[in-house]
Amino acid sequence: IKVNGEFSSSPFPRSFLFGTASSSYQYEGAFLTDGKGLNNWDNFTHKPGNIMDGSNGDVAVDHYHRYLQDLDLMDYLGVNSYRFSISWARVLPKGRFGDVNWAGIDHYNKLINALLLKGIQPFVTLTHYDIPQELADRYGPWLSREVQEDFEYYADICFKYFGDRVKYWATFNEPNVVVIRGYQSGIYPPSRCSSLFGNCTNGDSEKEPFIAAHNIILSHAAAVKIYRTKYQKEQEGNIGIVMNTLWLEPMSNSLGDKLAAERAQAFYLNWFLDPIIFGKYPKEMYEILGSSLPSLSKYDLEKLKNGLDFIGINYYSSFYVKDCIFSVCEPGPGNSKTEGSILRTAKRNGVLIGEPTDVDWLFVYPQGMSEIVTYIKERYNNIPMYITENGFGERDNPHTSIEDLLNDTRRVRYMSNHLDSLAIAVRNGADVRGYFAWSLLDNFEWNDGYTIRFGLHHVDYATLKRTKRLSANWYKQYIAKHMAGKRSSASA
Ligand code: GBH
Repeated sequence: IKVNGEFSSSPFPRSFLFGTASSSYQYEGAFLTDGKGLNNWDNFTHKPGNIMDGSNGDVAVDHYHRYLQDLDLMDYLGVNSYRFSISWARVLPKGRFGDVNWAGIDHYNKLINALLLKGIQPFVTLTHYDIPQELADRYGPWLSREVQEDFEYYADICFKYFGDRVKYWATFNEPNVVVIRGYQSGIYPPSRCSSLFGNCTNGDSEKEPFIAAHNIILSHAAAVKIYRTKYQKEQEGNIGIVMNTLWLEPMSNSLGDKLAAERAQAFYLNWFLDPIIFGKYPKEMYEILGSSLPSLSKYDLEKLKNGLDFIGINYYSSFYVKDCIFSVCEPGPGNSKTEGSILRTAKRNGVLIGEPTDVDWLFVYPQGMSEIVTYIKERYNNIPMYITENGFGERDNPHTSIEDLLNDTRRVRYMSNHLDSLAIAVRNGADVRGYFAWSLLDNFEWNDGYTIRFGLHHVDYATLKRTKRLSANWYKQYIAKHMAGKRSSASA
């Protein structure tokens, strides 16, 4: 392919975004600085027993204060985009039941302006698992329909103050994970589940995930509606949603296992995307859940007509799926009647789907990248897609020498193989417009605290010093080779 008079073998289009991804709770720290309110993750991590190493995001990697230094790291990589999230409680400490925190608005303005000066496009998520505690207390926090108005109010403020410069908006990060982990297994806030699924008895794992999902879907729709009607014409940006994806490979060629894999995908991914894109839940969900699936009113459907402009795909790992209608499978998470009698497992005939890693759910299966992209392309009519996260985690080992910590050859191999796989899907016509590595830095890895590291840069948590890993240099070279269009800086 000839680009700018030079020969390029890159399969990615000229305007392709290469970046790194982050989120406010995992990065910012500054949990009470400049008027930020408490959110559900502050509250959750401050309760003993919830986080493996007893840690929290009070300081995290102090990105709130060190963002300029972190932008220099991005500059060195040569990325043309940065995916980050806004902390809802930093902008609205009490949601719509209190004032705007202007210091919070100021902070994101400075971050956005600094990015644009370097020619790095902000790709902004409105909520990456976090919600002001005030709203969590009032609504549980996604169990009440009223939360839609809160999200709409918050989104409106973000579009109003940042939308002149932000051209990529994602409403939610991984709402499927929010509801599965928050209301089915109970390992994320608000820690609700029934005993068959998790370690608690305070919730209803068979009903609440679907109620919470319903309210999130409608909250997304409310934000998109505001964007379409008040801002998009003038601001000319795009709005979408980011989903956690798993490639779900049928355990065998039997029709039963193929249908089981389809059911599992319906209950994981299509659960959210179908209502947003087609205005109805997947047929498998109606068949299995019947009337316990919340229904969409005429008013809801009207809102949902606003759809989305792109799908954000977080892809890390894959599983096999086996049909359990005719065979016996133990009940439990990833294997339940409510999910349509499926067994989701990493093993087939005793062999893992991919190399295991230090992260219990992460098996290296690069082929799953092109599989999931192609699946989404076909189901949703090749709507624009972004790989909003992909990355490799390693367990912190204090006995490893710093040289070995930085020599992350497994991460390099992981990224390289996943990008190759993505290229195959793109060559076959998938409209993928960007790739974001998770993550620029080691950071707060939710239930695993600081014990799992996903960074292209190592962070020494005693000093918060950032050090380049091999993968940072590898990604820099990869970008230089594959980025067809040069970064355009605001000053150029
Ligand atoms: C993403 O979450 C997050 O967006 C990001 O914040 C995080 O740091 C990153 O990945 C690395 O973990 O057995 O049903 O739970 C990923 C969270 C947890 C979602 C494992 C998929 C596996 C399927 N993932 N989960 S399940």
